[in-house]
Amino acid sequence: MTDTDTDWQPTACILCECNCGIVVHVDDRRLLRIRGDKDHPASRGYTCNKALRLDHYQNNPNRLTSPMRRRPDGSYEEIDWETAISEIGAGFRAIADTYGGDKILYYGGGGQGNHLGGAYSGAFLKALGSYHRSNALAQEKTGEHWVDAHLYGNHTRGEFEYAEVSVFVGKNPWMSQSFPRARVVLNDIAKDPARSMIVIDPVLTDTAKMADFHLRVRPGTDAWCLASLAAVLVQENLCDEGFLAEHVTGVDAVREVFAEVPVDEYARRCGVDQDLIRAAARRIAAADSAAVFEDLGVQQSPNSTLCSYLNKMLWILTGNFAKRGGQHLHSSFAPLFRPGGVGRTPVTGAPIIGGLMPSNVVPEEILTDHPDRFRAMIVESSNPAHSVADSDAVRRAFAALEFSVVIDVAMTETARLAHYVLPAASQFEKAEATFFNLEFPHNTFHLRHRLMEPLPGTLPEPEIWARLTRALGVVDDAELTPLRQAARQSLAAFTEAFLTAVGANPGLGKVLPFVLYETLGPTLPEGLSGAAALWGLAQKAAMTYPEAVRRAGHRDGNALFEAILDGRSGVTFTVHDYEDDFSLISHPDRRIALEMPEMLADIRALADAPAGLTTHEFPIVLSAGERRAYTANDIIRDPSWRKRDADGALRVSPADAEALGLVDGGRARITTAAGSAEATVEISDAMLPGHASLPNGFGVDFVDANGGAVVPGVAPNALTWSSWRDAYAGTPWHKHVPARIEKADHRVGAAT
Ligand SMILES: Nc1nc2c(c(=O)[nH]1)N[C@H]1C(S)=C(S)[C@@H](COP(=O)(O)OP(=O)(O)OC[C@H]3O[C@@H](n4cnc5c(=O)[nH]c(N)nc54)[C@H](O)[C@@H]3O)O[C@H]1N2
Ligand SMILES: Nc1nc2c(c(=O)[nH]1)N[C@H]1C(S)=C(S)[C@@H](COP(=O)(O)OP(=O)(O)OC[C@H]3O[C@@H](n4cnc5c(=O)[nH]c(N)nc54)[C@H](O)[C@@H]3O)O[C@H]1N2
Ligand code: SF4
Ligand SMILES: [Mo]
Repeated sequence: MTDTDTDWQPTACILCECNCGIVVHVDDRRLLRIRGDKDHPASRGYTCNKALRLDHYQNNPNRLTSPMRRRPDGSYEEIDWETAISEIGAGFRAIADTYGGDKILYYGGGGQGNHLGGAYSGAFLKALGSYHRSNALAQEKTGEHWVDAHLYGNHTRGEFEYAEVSVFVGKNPWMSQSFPRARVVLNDIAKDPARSMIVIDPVLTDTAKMADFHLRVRPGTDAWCLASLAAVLVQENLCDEGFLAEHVTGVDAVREVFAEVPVDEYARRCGVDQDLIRAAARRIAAADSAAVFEDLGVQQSPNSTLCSYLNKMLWILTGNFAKRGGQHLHSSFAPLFRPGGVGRTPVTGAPIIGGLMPSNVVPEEILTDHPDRFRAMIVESSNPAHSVADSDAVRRAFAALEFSVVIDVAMTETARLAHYVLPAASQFEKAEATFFNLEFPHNTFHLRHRLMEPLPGTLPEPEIWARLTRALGVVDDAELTPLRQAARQSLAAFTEAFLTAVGANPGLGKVLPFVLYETLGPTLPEGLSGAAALWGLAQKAAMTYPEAVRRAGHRDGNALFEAILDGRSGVTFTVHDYEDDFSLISHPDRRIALEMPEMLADIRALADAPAGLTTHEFPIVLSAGERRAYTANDIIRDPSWRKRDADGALRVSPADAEALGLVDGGRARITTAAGSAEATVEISDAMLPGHASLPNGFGVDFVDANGGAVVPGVAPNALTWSSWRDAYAGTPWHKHVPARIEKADHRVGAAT
């Protein structure tokens, strides 16, 4: 077969937050051949093994092709879109009228590859008076966000491509990627004797194998390890005093606390050799540049928010900010967190951070007779019945709701609990984009054009939300006429008309994405009407970072919007100078505010804090949800996408296997306080005794073309419990589940 360039269409991989650019050869709706897109400004042709398997997402026999309504007996019937939209609009309207719109909870809004649809949800929700929301970020990143907000006001990212020292804390980028061209960058670091890698992880991961310093902590003891590292910096006078004096406030209080940390004792508590800790700290201090990545190993373990605070000491105390290869604040195209969104949840009083309530408290906010409990829920592009702790509680919570709707491409575990299910067009059948735009000094945004028409019966989310908003009848169509006319003339005319219209009618501002979709949307090129909301975001980016947007080659917001529409492989939307890092600090003095009294008190309290959560009954720490070569959250349901580890093996250490009588390839029963499950055993030298690991993304069901149903592997959240969570952010301890493991007598396939 010969092919020309026009046979290859640019889009992106949707399986992790990198969203690597790919080009795809489409044949009869199949993603027949896939390769990295060299023109993508961030990934530059890179992909990992997973991108090549994306057809298993696109051509999934479990795709939904019609709106569904639940019958009283629990089965579903297909209904037409008109019926679905009018009944759903009326259903939520009734909830809002009876209990108040704030009793409607929105969960999700986008997975790893799709945030454009969720951008339109706000208009419908605001029109109903609904503002409570949660999503997967509240299962991982809210603790870090809370710390970031205090320290400098925004998210930071390490520049690993150039860092002399790269530090990975509870992060396995060889498998989980998460920053551009991860494996290329890791290989470069490993090859270069002048650069070093420090990995803090109880598991000898593929990343740890490449590390110069592997700080193999006992699970759940990172706080002691990180406190020791920072203490060495302070106690051995390794801090960058010039940087601290000029750019950081509150240093003395912090220094005082770390001066008291007994490094030898804390090293013992975390199980890492004191000399190794000291050597690692000295290596960071001696480097021209250092960058740090924290991820789920600490974000989903005890002391997670404290660990977020502590690991930031490594680059702040050493002044690794605003320079090449350091840690950076960065521009954002659309905020992932609601600015200033702090508060408490209505029933349990759990923390709301960045506008998100902890996923873990959602069941408790429903399963109560408290008058402020949630009565209805909308789930978009998320599968909380599988991905949130204690699946059984999530199921009971859904059963208690008076009204619920799921918008998804597949009939998921969560969809099967909803009153209505709406079928979305896949991410290759509509305009899509993600807001994981996290790089510095060059930050990129990629609007993906559709590769094919939506599957019959499905609709893109922007159209779904527009229909739902129309059903509420909150916008008088006549008000949109001037905007429609202006949009047909030019973007400049539209800009002017828009400012006039919103100025005259603030009500329109409340449903902005809807207004853009209805007015600008129809004038955009074929298949791109869903990109209309990006116009507003482009204006905002150009206003927030005028210089950096101009340096990236965009005169103003309209020019940026046009570049986004035209740039099939993504565009660079901001180019910053390293010095600009300081101007991206949100505090008025543009300094890092290092002192956080709660965190300092917690560091002091480490001296007497209990070591772990395991008990005589549950002696093993189970990490429930490890990223492996063939896991991708719940995005691909068809198990045949995996080339190996088809059962999602339970990894255990040789010592535990021997003590428990487990054999490689045999079966084990895992029991926790929350539940019990059976898994295939893999005995692995990578595991420490007392630590076991199960992969994420398993235990979703799949019905094959012949109607046979399979559920490969263990659903990790059958074993987790919602009250195991962080004190500050309510984030779950998925990586630290006390468990009992026993040999199961029978082999694979036998009845349990
Ligand atoms: N292949 C693949 N890649 C993915 C994903 C996927 O599903 N599959 N998902 C994406 C998503 S949503 C995310 S959030 C990221 C997550 O990316 P990572 O956070 O890198 O993924 P995990 O494997 O969940 O956890 C990271 C590490 O934490 C370690 N760990 C366990 N307990 C502890 C502990 O007590 N202390 C420390 N220091 N480490 C511990 C584990 O051994 C593991 O190596 O990956 C993204 N990339
Ligand atoms: N025990 C345990 N639990 C965990 C984790 C863990 O490590 N351990 N990790 C947590 C983390 S970090 C994350 S990020 C979450 C992820 O968990 P979720 O938030 O549930 O996200 P996904 O698994 O990505 O689910 C995405 C859903 O979107 C659907 N989808 C795909 N494309 C589209 C589309 O175009 N439109 C719509 N409407 N739907 C679409 C898919 O079918 C799928 O149902 O899981 C968390 N849960
Ligand atoms: S690194 Fe992430 S986005 Fe890139 S190809 Fe792999 S899974 Fe896809
Ligand atoms: Mo995640």
